[in-house]
Formats: sequence, C-alpha cells, structure tokens
Amino acid sequence: MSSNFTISLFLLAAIACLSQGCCPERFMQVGNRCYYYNSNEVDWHDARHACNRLGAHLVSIHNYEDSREVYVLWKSLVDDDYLNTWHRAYWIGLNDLQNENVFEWSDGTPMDYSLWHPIEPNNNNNGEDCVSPKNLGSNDFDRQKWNDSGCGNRKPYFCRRSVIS
Ligand SMILES: [Ca+2]
Ligand SMILES: [Ca+2]
Repeated sequence: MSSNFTISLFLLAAIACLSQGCCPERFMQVGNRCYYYNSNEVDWHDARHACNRLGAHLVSIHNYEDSREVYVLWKSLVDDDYLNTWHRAYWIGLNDLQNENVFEWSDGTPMDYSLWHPIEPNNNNNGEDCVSPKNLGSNDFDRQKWNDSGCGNRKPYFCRRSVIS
C-alpha cells in the first residue's frame, strides 16, 4: 500500500470521526453506536465485566429496532453452526439477579420494552436470571425473542457504547 494511499485513508477516517464520532479499536460502528462482539463463550458475569473493561456495557434493547440492529450484526458475524443452534445466541444485559422476576438492564437504562419468547421468562429450575435471545423459530423475528437462562451458561456476548465525540 502506498504511503499516500495510507495517509488518504487516515484523513478520511479522521474526517468521518469529526463529523459523526468514532468507535474505539475493535468496535464496529453502527450510526452513533459502537458494538463489540466476542465469540468466546463466557458466563454472563464475565461478559458484563469484559464489556465494562472496554468502557462499554452489555447491550440493552429498548425497541424492536435495537433488537434487529444487534441480531442482524450477529448474523453477519457468525457461521451456520451458531445460526442454527437455538441456545447459541449472545448475552444481553437483561437480568433479574437482584429481585426474582424484576428484570433490569446492566447499563442502568429503564426496562421499557420486552421481547420475551412466549413461554419465557420461566426461571427454569429456579435458576435463570440472565437473558439472551432464544434463537428459536422459523424466522428472524421469533429468533430474537428472549429467554432467561442460567447466568453460568457460557455464550458469546455483545457490548455497546456510544461513539467518542
Ligand atoms: Ca430469574
Ligand atoms: Ca428460560
């Protein structure tokens, strides 16, 4: 790559940053949001801490657009093995660790929307306090519907933060 070309790319990136903000390294930019996906399967607490170390939080979802944004990104990043195995979805920030059946987002934003799978949340075996999409169903909408799951289960995760302005 020529140095002029490299410098041009750098300037283009800098101009884009000035106009709409930038994401830190390893984050993907979607509008004014920055997403980080990690395919390593970890328990919910480890996922939350990993996001915090990156100056981010596990994603929160406040409308269907939020849900679709994350899910479409996930589909673009994973192979068929993930897409077609119902429990192999990603941790989101929703949990009822503090009070059973009182769900909260780990980023502190209000619980103002829900997209539960019809039989969820069921707190199966009195031991499900952390949430991920169930990834079960014949279409993308159904697959985004949430399931409360054991926090010790290991899943990939999505972190989100706002752009650096
Ligand atoms: Ca629970
Ligand atoms: Ca459940």
